[in-house]
Parts: sequence; structure tokens; C-alpha cells
Amino acid sequence: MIWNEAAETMPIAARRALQLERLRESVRWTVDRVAVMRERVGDPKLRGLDDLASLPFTHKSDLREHYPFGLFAVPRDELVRIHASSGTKGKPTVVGYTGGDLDIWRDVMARLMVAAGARPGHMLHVAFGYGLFTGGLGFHDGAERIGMTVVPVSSGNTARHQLLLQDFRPDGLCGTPSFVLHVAETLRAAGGRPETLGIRYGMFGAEPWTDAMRAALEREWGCPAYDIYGLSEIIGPGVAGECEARDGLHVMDDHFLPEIVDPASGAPRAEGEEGELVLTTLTKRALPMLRYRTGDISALTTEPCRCGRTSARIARLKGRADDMLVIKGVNVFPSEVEAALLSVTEVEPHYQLVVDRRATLARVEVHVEPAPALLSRCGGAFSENHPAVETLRRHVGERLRVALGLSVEVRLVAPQSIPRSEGKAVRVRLLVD
Ligand code: DLL
Repeated sequence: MIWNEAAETMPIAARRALQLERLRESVRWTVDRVAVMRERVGDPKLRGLDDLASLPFTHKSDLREHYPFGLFAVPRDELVRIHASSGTKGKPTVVGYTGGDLDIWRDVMARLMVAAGARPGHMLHVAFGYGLFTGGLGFHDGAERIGMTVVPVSSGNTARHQLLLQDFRPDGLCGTPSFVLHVAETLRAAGGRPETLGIRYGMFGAEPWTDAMRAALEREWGCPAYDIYGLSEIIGPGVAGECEARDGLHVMDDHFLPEIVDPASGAPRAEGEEGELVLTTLTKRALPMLRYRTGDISALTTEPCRCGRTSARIARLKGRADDMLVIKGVNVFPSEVEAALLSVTEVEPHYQLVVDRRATLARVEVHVEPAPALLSRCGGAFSENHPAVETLRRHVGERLRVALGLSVEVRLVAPQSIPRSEGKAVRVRLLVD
């Protein structure tokens, strides 16, 4: 089933014509209404989609600088919703929606959830947080648009998740990969078997996750896991997502136009090349975004997909450019560490990269928990010095060395000692003075 057949299977030439028309409208809307953008962009002539590359970028810092409403293109009383992302420091990033913007959001979310298997009448268990974060309400509204029964559980409180999953038996489950994995872990610890609950599909996102993590989630829940991507500045979840082919994420590019650029120079990258994803909104009215630098690393393809949808697709997100670590001169994304770690069956998918910046030369240690099978070989009690733990530590170190091309320190830590996430997992822990 395709939710919005006309939009999703539109012939490429017609789509490009629509994109250009909408781009011109959106730029006009923005420069007419947002003083900062008028000064910056002027009155550009857009003869074709390629001319987009001549326009300046928008950065997260622009939103902070014009906090809270300075980049909005409609008067405050025309906003029907505000969301915000907390960010790691200082003021949050504030985003707003008109009634029409919310309608677009519901439609793109409905498209992506249907692509993952959601159907009218199904029940959806929402384990994304509700509130200023866009995850909970984004999935909630999209599911209502489809005609699903929504269970708005929110994140946290694993006991409540266990109870409702066991008693309600939903068809679909959504949340951050790390939190949903934690729910499975607690369910199992309480004697339950998540894979027998009859969940038909899981929709996960809001943080980077690898195919190895996908395999772990599918094993735990006994259903396929689909990747959904988005960011508040553009709309929230609903920018892109996987179909049953799971060969890249379909970008909702009749509403959000993707580009890939060199993260350092900003120069356009060719199709298929890895780089930073840049997004331009084509239809959003409250907070239009022109060439927004997402900071996320991906690649773009316009090759046809076997599902019949004709949109461009992005590769699964490797992580944020600013989460990349430089270890002994080598660039390392936490997702690359995750992929290598999870290829070892005797460790659990709970890990952290601990970066110690207290000495002159920063040191990085990978902390990971051993699987229960190994613990039983240690006589049930965990000790870092047990020969079986030491052997596993060396084995994990070797896997990482081969995968990353450098040797990193590995520590096997006691079961349950790595903090479990309630939302987005913290994969990198910084130790500073
Ligand atoms: O995380 C929106 C969202 C909610 C997406 C639920 C998917 C599901 P923000 O809090 O603004 O919005 O964070 C956006 O999270 O720039 C990426 O770095 C990261 N991110 C989101 N989805 C994915 C994904 C929501 N599927 C930031 N894979 C983005 C990797 C993701 N990273």
C-alpha cells in the first residue's frame, strides 16, 4: 500500500518541475517575511533547481541567534504549535507550525508509516517522548491520520511499557532504538518474551543506529525494524524513511529538497558520495528553511526503488559530523564502533565511548557489557580479571582494530553498568576537569 500514490510515485520530471515551482514560492515567501533572510538572500533568480547551490546556507546557530521567533515567517498568533529541541548547551532550538504545516507533517508521517507496514485499524504503541520533542506527537498525529489506534505511552517507565505491550498486543511499535532495546531487556528480565507479543513492525529513529543494531532489535522483537529520520528544524520525524525494500530512506522530496555537500567547504557532492545532508523546505510556512545544514552524514541516490516510489533516497545516517572523534589521527564515528562491537556475539548492544580529555593527549576507551552467556562461564559473578573476560576483551579489541584501522582501549564493564537511555542514547561520554 502507498499512502499518497500521486505524490509518492510521481514521474521524476514532473517531480522536478513541482520542486522548482515550490522552491521559487518558498524563497519568495521567506524573503518577503523574514527580515534576516531578505538581507542575506536578496532577490535571487532561480532558473533551475541547480541554482539552489548559489544560495547561502542556514545553520543551527542562526536559530539560536534569533531565538525564539526571529526566523518565523508568520505572526505569532498564526502558529498553532511550537516544538523545541533541548540541545546540549544554552537555549533550545524553537520551531513553529501553522495549521497547514501540521497537515503536511501528518501526511509525510502517514506515508512513511504506511511504507513500514502500518495500516488503518492497526494499533501503534508510541515509546517516543511526548512534549517539546517532536518524536511522540509526530508519530501520534501521523498514526491518527492513517486511522490507527494510538497508545501514547511516551518514553521512560519501562514497567508501564511491559504491561501495555503484553495486555494490548499492538501491531506496531516506535521509539528510539536504544530505548526500545532497553524495554525488551527489562521485559525479558521479568520473564517475558518480547518476540512472542505479535508485534508486526518497529519504526525507529531520532539517533544513529546501525544494521547490527537493527538485527539485535529484530531478534528481540521478532519483527522487521524500519528507519525513520527527521529533525525539528525541518519538521520533526517524517523527512525520510525506509520502505519494505530497506535500501535507503525515501526523502519526502516534494516537501524537503535534499543536497549533499562537503562538510568542510560546503561544495556540492556528486550523487552517491558521502557528505553532509542539507535540506530546504519547499512548503512549510511558519519556519521555512533555506539550505539548512543538518550536520548529519549521508549520501544521496535517485536510482529507482523497487517499491515504486520515485523520490530520492538517502543512505542510513552515519552520525553527526560533530560526533565524529579523531582517535590517533583517524576519524571515527560512534556508529562504526557500534557495527564492529555488535558483530561479536558475546557482548550486549550496550556501549559507550569514554573520551578522557583531562590529560594532554585525549584517550578513548570503549566500554561494553558482556552477554549473559559469558557471565555463566565466569561462575555468575562478573570480574574484569577473569580469564574468559580477558579473552573476550582481546577479541573485541581485535575486531575494532580490523574495522577501524587503529587499536583502541576496550573495557568490559559489569552488566547493567552502562546507563540505559530513555530517549536518545548518549554514546560518547566526555571526561573533563
Ligand atoms: O530526533 C526527530 C525524530 C523523532 C526523528 C523521531 C525520527 C524519529 P531532533 O531532536 O531535532 O529531531 O534531532 C534531530 O537526530 O539531525 C540526527 O542527528 C538525529 N536523527 C534523527 N533521526 C535519525 C535517524 C528528531 N533515523 C537529529 N538516524 C538529526 C540517525 C537520526 N540519526
